[in-house]
Amino acid sequence: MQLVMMPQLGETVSEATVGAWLKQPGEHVAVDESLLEVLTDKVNAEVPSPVAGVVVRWLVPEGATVPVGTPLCEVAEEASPPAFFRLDRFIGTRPDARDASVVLMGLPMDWTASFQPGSRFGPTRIREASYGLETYSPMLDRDLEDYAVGDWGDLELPMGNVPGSLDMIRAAARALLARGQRVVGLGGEHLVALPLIEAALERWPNLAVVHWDAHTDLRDQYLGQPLSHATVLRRVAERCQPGSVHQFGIRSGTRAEFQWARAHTTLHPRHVLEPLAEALPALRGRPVYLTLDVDVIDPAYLPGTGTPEPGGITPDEAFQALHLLRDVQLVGADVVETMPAADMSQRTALLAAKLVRELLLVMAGPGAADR
Ligand SMILES: [Mn+2]
Repeated sequence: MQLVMMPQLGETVSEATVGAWLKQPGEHVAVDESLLEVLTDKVNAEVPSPVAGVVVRWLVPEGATVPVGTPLCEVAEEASPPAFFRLDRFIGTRPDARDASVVLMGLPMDWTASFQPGSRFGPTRIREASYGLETYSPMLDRDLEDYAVGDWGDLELPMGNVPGSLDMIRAAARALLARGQRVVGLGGEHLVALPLIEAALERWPNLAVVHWDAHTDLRDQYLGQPLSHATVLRRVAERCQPGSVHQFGIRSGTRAEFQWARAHTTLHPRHVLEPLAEALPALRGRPVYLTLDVDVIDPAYLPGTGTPEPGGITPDEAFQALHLLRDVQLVGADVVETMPAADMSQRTALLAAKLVRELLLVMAGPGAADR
């Protein structure tokens, strides 16, 4: 889209200049919201193009400084980072994550997918699908644009290198946590949750982990490998204080996994909303991390995932359960296992994007970090 639209920008606004609309040539002017309003109105009035005003908003970032008299087309070229209608950022988030209270981080890893690979493309597709939604949630009466939520883009992970990828994810999460920011990881396969939770545990040793999934993910090894998306919750439970892992919606696993769960985790089969409501009193007063495997939702609603398992929850149950988490101190989260290649209808990416929006609004909303 950028390549097609950019020449139109030069054509349509090159005759108009910022200087003509402002005061003296040679002055510098800070681009703030009011100037953007002026520029947008001017361009819309002078250029009979439905996109011109939009172009100004996307290309001249608020806070930039430009010399008065600079042709607007040059302003656009010098704007940094160059941007137009960008689908590579979740709707309603900010590209500059420095001041954000919650930061979205794409983790495009699918190196250990046991059935269908391709979840590395999940973050990109979820971001694209988010533009089919609004920034406002009528369910929560909250709007993403009212909060400082950043999107860092995708981490550039070393393909096929599991320990190297986990090290990078852990380091990135540490860096954000050290600045007092909370992380939402966007998978990618479920194993990306392990380094995110490890980083959170360094800060909050009494972290409780809330796990939504069709699968137990409690194998000790998978094909001889201790690090796999099939073992991730086993590794998590081993690192947390005893009794800290609460599993919801589970409907698949080996007998050995269910036996291990009876001794080491709190496992709630099939459903999420009711058992989570019952578990809330135990979760209040301690930091909580949510790891959300989207395959907890039924494949009828969400077919685009690596290991679909029939008999899952509805989207409505998932939304209601997410909203319950307003009442706990949610310090980190991930949404994993979206796999676009099996998502011909795009319903998976849309649903995942809506889950992410509700999650971000729950985390960024008033008081969420303090409970
Ligand atoms: Mn799963």
